[in-house]
Amino acid sequence: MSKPRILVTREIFPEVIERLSQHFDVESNQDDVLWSDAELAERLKDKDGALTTGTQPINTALLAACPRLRIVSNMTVGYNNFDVAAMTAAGVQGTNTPDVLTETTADFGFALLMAAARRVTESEHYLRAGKWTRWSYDMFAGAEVHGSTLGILGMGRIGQGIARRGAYGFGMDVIYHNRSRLTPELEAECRARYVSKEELLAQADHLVLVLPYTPASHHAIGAAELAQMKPTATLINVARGGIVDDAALAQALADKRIAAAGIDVFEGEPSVYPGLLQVPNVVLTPHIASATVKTRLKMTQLAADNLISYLEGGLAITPVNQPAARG
Ligand code: 8YV
Repeated sequence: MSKPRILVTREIFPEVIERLSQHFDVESNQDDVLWSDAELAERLKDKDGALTTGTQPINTALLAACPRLRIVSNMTVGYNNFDVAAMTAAGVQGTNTPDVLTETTADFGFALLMAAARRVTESEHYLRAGKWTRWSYDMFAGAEVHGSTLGILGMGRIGQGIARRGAYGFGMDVIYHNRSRLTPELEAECRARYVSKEELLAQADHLVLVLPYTPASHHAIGAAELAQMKPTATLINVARGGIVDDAALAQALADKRIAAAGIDVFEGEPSVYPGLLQVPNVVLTPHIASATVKTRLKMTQLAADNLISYLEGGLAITPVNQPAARG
C-alpha cells in the first residue's frame, strides 16, 4: 500500500522532516520559498495532509481544489488562517499546537512589557548613537512594573501564564477581561480579578493582549479604546495583528496618549504600518513570542504527531474541529 502524501509548506526542523518521511511521502519546502495561494493549491491538490505555519488561508477555494486533503496541521496555537466551518463541512481535520508554547509566549509577553515600560530599546538606541554624555535625573525614566496593575485581555492559557508571572513574580494587582470568566479556583490560582472591558482599559497600568483573532476581536483596541487608557499606560500585543488598529496606535504613541507599547504581531505582517516605525516609544519584534529552539521544536513535533496520529489512526491529538466524513 502506498504511503499517504503530505506537504510541508515552510522550512522546518530537518529531524521532523526525517520522522515524517518514515510515515509519509513528503514534499517539503526546505528552501523556504514563499508560495502564492495558487501555488499552494497546485502543490496540495494530490496530498492527504499538510503541515503549515498558520500564515496561508485554508478556505473554501483551496479545499475545493484539494479533494484528497484530510488534515491541515498548523504548527501554531492560533488558527485564524483556518475557515473552520468550511473545513468541517469539507471533512478536513484542523489541528493546532496548544500548551507547548504557553509558558514561552508568556515569558515573551513579559519581556515586551518590561522592555516597553522601562524603555529598554529606546535607551539602547540612544547609547549606541553615542548620545550618552552624562547622567540626568529623568533620563529614560519609565513606568513602574512591580506593584502596578496588570490588565489582561483574553484569559486563555497564555493569559493565565502572564497573570501568574505578574502576581507571583512582580506583586502586581491582576485584572482581566475575557469572553467567559475563569472558575473561582483558577481566578484564585492566577490571583486575577474579572472586570468589564471598560474597567480594564481605565485601570490597567500595563495591558497585555492575548485573545484569539476573530471577526469579533478585529480592532478590539482602536482609537476609542486607546483614549480610555491611562496616559502612563503600556500596551502589549503578543496575540495577533488586526486586534490592534496599528494606525490608531501609532497616533496614540506619537501624541503620548499612552506612554509606550510592545508589539510582536502586526496587521498585514511582515509589513509593518510605517507610522509605528516612526515613533520611539514602541518596542517592535517580528512575531517571535514562541521562538525558543526548544518550544519551536515541540510545536513542530506536535504538528507532525497530529498528522501521523490522524492519517494512520483517524484520531487527532489537538483537534480544532470535528469534521464530517470527507465525501
Ligand atoms: C507562531 C503563533 O510561531 O502559535 C501561534 O499562534 O503566533 C506563533 O507561535 C507563528 O504563528 C508562526 O507562524
